[in-house]
Amino acid sequence: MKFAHDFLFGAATASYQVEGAWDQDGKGPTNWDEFTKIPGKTFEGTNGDVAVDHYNRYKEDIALMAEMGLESYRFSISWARIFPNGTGEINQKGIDFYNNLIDECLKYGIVPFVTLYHWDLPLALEKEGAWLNKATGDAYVEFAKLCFNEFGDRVKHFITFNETVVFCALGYMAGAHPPGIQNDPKKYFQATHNVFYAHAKAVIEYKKLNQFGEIGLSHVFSPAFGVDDSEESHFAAMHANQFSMNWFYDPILLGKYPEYVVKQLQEEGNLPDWTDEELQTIFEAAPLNDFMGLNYYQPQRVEKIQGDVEARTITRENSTGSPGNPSYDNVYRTVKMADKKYTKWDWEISPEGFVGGLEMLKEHYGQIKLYITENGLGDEDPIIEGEVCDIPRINFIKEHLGAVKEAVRRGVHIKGYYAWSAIDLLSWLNGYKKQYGFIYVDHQNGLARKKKASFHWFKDVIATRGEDI
Ligand code: BGP
Repeated sequence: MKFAHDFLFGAATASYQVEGAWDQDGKGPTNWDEFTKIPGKTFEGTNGDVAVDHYNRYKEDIALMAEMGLESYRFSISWARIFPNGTGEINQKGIDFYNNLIDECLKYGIVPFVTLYHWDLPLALEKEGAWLNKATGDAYVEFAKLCFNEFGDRVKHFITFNETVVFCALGYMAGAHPPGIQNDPKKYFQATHNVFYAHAKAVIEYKKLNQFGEIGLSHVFSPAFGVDDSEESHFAAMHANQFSMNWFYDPILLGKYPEYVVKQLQEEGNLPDWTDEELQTIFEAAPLNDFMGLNYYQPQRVEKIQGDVEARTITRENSTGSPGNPSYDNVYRTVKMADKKYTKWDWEISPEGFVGGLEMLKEHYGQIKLYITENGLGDEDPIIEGEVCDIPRINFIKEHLGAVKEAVRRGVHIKGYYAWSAIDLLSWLNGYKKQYGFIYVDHQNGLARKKKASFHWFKDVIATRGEDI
């Protein structure tokens, strides 16, 4: 079986992780520009001031993507390049940059797939309360409208937000992302609601413009499975899926929050402050949402916590995606299992979990349109005789594309696959040590680009439409 001709083979990046040029051409500062300078927050104090200088080298990078035969490039827009203060004054040079980037993609027939928010919030808005302040949502909608008007003639795929769970959980529970707040579930759930409301308003605005493109949102896809077949483990998996999947997917796809979670939040006093108008807007936007983007790296293996547990503070060290943490309500914990395979960063490698999760999704939400907007292997790539031999990455992507193929065969409606990432870039908390790209960046040699083994392999996959996968 080959992948259909309208299935997009792509790769992704995000502005803060690749662009650099943090204060070039009128860009305003962001939450991440500030946060990464706080001692101890990131691996060896790395930050995105220069990143891989994609801002100045995008032509070279897009040419390499074109050489790879990439059909689509998913990138994000840095809000602070366009609105240096988050709202108000507009920086034309920021708009020009994204117009040039989009045109450069189109020159080679590469479909631009644009994320509006991939975590870099203008600092002025961060200072005013970030996602806890409903005015941030209003400013976001203005920013989104400007992007639709400026770029929507050529961009036909918009993602409103990337991974609400990550920037909210790490921002308000783990304290590992800005604004660095720990263990505050009330704030965490409030922030997620404010994001869903902003998403809903942006979707409604987009549809008013009749641009005949599509709009959706990308979520983490980390389906939970019990560690064994016991009743407790089934319960733990159900509970985990309610809180990490349904809470995030239901408002976007069904236009309402899952009752199971709402009931618990009510009892705990963690229910977000929301108005009828907000709930109604979320309800009205759901049928206008065109697709869901899934970022799949690993499933969750969960077990029910028995008896009293010692509350564990979540920190940067234990919040980087590896199993071992209890849920915020101490109902279940994620577990590392002896019979599973893991990456160097302890993320489980499970193409089977991917297929199983996709089936679960289909059962719950029906035939929704999906894009895999991120999937990839974070590794330290070996260099042998000057060549970047990222064979584990080839194996990882091969297995996961195989999972996508299997899911399509079983009737899951998947329209594209974006590897994370197009090029080596800054891992938020792991610096440049954790690599994901098809293109290597030599930090010892003026950020020179080099094609990895996976570059040639993926080129062949695209040319043959994955026939051999
Ligand atoms: C996702 C983010 C990406 C990217 C990826 C890998 O959650 O959307 O921006 O960072 O994870 O994560 P990490 O760099 O922590 O390995």
